[in-house]
Amino acid sequence: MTRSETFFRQAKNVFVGGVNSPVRAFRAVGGTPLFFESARGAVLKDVDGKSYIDYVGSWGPMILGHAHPKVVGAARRAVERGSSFGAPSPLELDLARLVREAYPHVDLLRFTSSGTEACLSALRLARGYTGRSLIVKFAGCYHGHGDSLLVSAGSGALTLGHPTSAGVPKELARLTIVLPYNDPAALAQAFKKWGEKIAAVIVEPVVGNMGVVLPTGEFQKALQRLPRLHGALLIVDEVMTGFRLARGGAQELLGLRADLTCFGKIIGGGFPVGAFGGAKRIMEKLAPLGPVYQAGTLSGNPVAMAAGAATLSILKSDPPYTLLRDRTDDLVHGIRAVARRRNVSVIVNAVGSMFTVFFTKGPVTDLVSAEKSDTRAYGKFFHGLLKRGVYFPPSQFEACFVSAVHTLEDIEKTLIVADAAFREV
Ligand code: KE4
Repeated sequence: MTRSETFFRQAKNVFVGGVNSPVRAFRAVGGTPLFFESARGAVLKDVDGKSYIDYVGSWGPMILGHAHPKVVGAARRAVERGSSFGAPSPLELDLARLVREAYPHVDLLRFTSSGTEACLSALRLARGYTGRSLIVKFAGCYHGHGDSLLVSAGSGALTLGHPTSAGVPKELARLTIVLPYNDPAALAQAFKKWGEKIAAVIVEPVVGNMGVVLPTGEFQKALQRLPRLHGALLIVDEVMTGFRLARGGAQELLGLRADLTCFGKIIGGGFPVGAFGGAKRIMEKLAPLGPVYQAGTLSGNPVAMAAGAATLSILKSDPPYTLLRDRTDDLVHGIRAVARRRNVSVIVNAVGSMFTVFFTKGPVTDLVSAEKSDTRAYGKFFHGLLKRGVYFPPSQFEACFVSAVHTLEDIEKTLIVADAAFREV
């Protein structure tokens, strides 16, 4: 029995399913989750001493690689001065400044401790600001586990939502309209039917949570135009794409402009940080100035602020985005070539340093097409990679991430391993 298996057996006696976040349980790919004891650069090391080239990157935060000396140093200096004051500190200003430099249309920010908190708070603010109750989200997009967001599409295209999770009251789920991603006509119909009752549209501007799916130009135009036309807010969830696809995230890359932007992952440099922000006129509806309540014990935590500021400072002084795109292009082109050679049908969607290998023939442009993927084949591919020292997300419907410290040798090794893994699919 490996040490991971031993730890997992113990973990199942203290954590539900042995994990603290469901996707980690390997239920989508089978097998026993690995337990890790350290990570440095692009490499994870498990409790059995095996090393892996890491393409999960803690689900996005580790754009600079694990244990970056400057991030570790900043966190160490901060924690030695006290881990939490529960009061303002200059470190919050350092991080806020770096976020707002990259997102100049964000007048005011509020830090939280997770992306979930950022998204559910932004929704509450949108409802409070507009005085409306309905929200629109898109099938396949994930915005954390806030109740109003754990909702799937109703039976018909334009019916009100159903809970995707037990515990979400159906009365609440009915306030969420779930539409197909990349379907501008559906968004137009929703506004035609409910226009003045819709508080906000929340969207992953480039999706990572059904696997990587890119927005069409028409969809982007509809997102920018329709909410504004009907007095609703556009909430762009950049928890994953913020500082990932560009310093200004997907909004910089695509030229989108949100009324409220949600942040997470990279802005914490691997520490628990989320944030949301937008125009002054909207944000000032928040307590303590306005009637919309939102709060958090560890919001603006000095250690997390220091780690986030160190991370964003490096992304500012030495932007890795061209390198990230080129390295990811090399990897993705190589994966497509190896799959062709092994006669395995895959579609690889990629943008910047995010990509997903879908085991399907057709284009993947929304949840319906993503779910046509052969998840069993993905599971075999995943384990074929894993046993040879390459760590992909343990689910077909997640994004892979390349970091600024993945080397050409890492890419070459990954392609050799992928060739062997495709043979086992
Ligand atoms: P957190 O609460 O996990 O910090 O953020 C929620 C969230 C919000 N918005 C987007 C676009 C996200 O991708 C996430 C979280 N992403 C998942 C991975 N797909 C986190 C991993 C997990 O749930 O364990």
